[in-house]
Amino acid sequence: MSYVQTTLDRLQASSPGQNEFYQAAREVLESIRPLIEKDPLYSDQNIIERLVEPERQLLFRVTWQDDQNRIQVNKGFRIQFNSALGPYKGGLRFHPSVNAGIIKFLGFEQIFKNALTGLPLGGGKGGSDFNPKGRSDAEIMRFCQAYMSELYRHLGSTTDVPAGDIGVGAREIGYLFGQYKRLTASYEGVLTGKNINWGGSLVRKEATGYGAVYFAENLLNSRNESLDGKTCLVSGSGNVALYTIEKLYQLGALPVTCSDSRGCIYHDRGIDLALLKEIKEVRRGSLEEYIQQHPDARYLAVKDYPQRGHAVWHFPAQAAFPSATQNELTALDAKALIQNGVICVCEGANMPSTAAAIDLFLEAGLAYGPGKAANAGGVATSQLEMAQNASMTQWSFDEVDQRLQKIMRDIFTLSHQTAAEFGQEKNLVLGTNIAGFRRVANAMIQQGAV
Ligand code: NDP
Ligand code: 2IT
Repeated sequence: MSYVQTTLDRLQASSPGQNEFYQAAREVLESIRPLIEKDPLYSDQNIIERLVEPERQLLFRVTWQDDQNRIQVNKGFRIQFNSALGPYKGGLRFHPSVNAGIIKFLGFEQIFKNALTGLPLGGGKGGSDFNPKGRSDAEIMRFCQAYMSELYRHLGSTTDVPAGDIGVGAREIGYLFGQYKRLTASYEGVLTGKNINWGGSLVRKEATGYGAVYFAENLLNSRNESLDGKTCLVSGSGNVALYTIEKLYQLGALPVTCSDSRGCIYHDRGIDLALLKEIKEVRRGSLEEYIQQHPDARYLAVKDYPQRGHAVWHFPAQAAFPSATQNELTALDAKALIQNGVICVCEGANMPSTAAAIDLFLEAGLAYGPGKAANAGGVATSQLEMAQNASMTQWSFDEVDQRLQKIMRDIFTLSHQTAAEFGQEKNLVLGTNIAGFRRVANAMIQQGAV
């Protein structure tokens, strides 16, 4: 039996029911096989067994009071997965689907993503099964305060630095930061994604979406193509989707879709970004509101999606940017994308494509940018925020944006060169996983058995 299967069997026995984590682990373990076979150092040092085991996992009760004065209870998570390259770094997700396996898959992905940036960042992730939908601002604040009342003792600007993810944006980061400061009497860069008036970095809000588009442009340029004039499919309508759409317009592309958990919009004239921001960032509403102002757009509810598929991937286009959530792009969707003429898929979300969908992309020779590389602009800009906080400076929008562009270019080049080194130039799954793994594994070996 191969070491991949042996490792997965062992994980399934010791951590049952964590399917997303096995999926993420299988992809990395299979990708790095050529390196493991070539260089015995990694097996000799038992690096794989060490890497799949988190350094620390925190699971705690979050007790808070709702607007009716009822006591509510949620689960709180923080996984401190790997600190070989720097303080634990990764977002917090507040969504009812959050469980230990979801946090573990996200934390595992984060290790390699952060390594790819070339910046001093370890891997971590956290969150809660708290559902922010329908909750008042006061409830959100009390929940964030209760969550931080436990987590604060495990954080620090050189220990563990959370940020946003699904359900956690600038508002939540503000409440979390306020409570951290109250409990510790310390004003430090312990969270990123802060408001720019009190320690945040310009471009952090835009960084994941902008970064995914910069990555796609680099990838397409390497194939003598560009985004200019391309029709693009985008899923999601949160932070990553909005700023993907914004940058696509800036580079001359035409984004024609977006989605949320209830349905999707297809607007062949191009998504009205100002309206979408108003609905999602200001009103926190549903996409159904979009067609009230644009009757020429189409709205499809989730109940009308194809079985085992997502309608957003079934419209004609040349590029696709999954920017909502894990496993939102299935084999059925991948077939539709390829048939409809898509030549580029770049992942703003974490693990949005199923393993079968990825196989189809690679077989078809698509320009495929895996999430670990394509969405690393968010965490990379978080590190730029940490650097500004540590030096008590603030850089201009242009300065941060230039750095982000260079980081995305460097991630593409490293992934591309690593894939070529192993004789599979077009396979960025292999390139990103080997490049990320090598950087973390080498640091672990140099730091000894800790
Ligand atoms: P937001 O909460 O801002 O937006 C999430 C979007 O995805 C919303 O439109 C939401 O719809 C939709 N969505 C969430 N869960 C589901 C689901 N189960 N089914 C269908 N739609 C869903 O989150 P972000 O934009 O920050 O995150 C999007 C993705 O990008 C995630 O995979 C995240 O891990 C990843 N990511 C985020 C980074 C960041 O900096 N924020 C950095 C790197 C990756 P609705 O509002 O109806 O729930
Ligand atoms: O998945 C991710 O990279 C994020 N949610 C952002 C992490 C961060 O620390 O900025």
